[in-house]
Amino acid sequence: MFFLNKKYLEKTRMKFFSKMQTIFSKKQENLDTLLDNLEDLLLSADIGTKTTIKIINNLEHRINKNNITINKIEDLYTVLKEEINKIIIKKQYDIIPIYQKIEMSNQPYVIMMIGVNGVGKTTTLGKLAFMLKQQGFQLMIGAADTFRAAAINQLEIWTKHIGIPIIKKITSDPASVAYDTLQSAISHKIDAVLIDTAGRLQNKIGLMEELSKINRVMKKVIPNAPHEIILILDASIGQNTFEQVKSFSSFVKISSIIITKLDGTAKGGVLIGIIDQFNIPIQYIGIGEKINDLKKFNKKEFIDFFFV
Ligand SMILES: Nc1nc2c(ncn2[C@@H]2O[C@H](COP(=O)(O)OP(=O)(O)OP(=O)(O)O)[C@@H](O)[C@H]2O)c(=O)[nH]1
Ligand SMILES: [Mg+2]
Repeated sequence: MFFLNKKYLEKTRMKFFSKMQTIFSKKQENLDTLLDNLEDLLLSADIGTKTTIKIINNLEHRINKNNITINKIEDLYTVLKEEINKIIIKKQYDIIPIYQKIEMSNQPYVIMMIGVNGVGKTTTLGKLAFMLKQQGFQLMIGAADTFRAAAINQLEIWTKHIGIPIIKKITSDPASVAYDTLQSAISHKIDAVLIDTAGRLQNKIGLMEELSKINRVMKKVIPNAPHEIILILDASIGQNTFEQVKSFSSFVKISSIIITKLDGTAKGGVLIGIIDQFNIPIQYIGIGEKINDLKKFNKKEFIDFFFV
């Protein structure tokens, strides 16, 4: 199983596990104390209050129903795994992989990356472009984070490395870059376009309005573009990511989520909360800064990794 071989989620797992082992191995006075400790553990793993309460309530229900006693706490461990599994299996529906959608599209398939500053939009765009290029697609990148020259440079380094054309200009109108990119993509018969966006503007409303504008302007070239809006979330931020999903959702329709920086954080439990609270599939996870540090999110592997 690749989660176990590659040790990138080890930090999240270790923190969760060592505490879990303490809870389940130490002699607990009664089930109530055990549930209290478990609740603290789930909260500290950044699963989120709502989802934690739901899990604990379901556990209580099953303790009563199945007559689980403090002497059989290993049964409770199995039940806990089942309850978290239920959340993930129920909510995380399967999605068509991007490469299939590109193949099915008879015009350039447009993907837009969004998220607050520093979460990993540009890096993830580079990783995704690398992956798609390896699958044989003709790609084009639109540098619609136009406010900082450094942002364009960063993207250029990636695109040069991968060998993909980039449309860029320093302007206060990022939507115009997106427009130019789509026009160029049509004339060059490009398979897929990746649009990078800014994460920081003067304020949150400014950022959201800019994204809505980019969205609208692209439709003038390709009416149903962007075909895919990917929200990038930084796992190390923990539960604040919930607010980010809510804010962006109120302005654009998010197609899927990529969670980055899972390699260096103990807050990986946030993934469970996001799956439970929003009906948006997690498509990939970012597990490092290198070009192939992007992995497809696999719900079964994730659960098996947390609960050996
Ligand atoms: N460890 C780790 N670092 C990552 C990952 N993804 C991105 N980073 C790092 O996070 C930092 C910010 O990444 P960017 O891609 O520039 O983030 P951004 O969202 O484009 O940022 P802005 O353009 O400023 O909004 C960089 O140092 C990346 O190398 C990841 O999966 N793991
Ligand atoms: Mg960026």
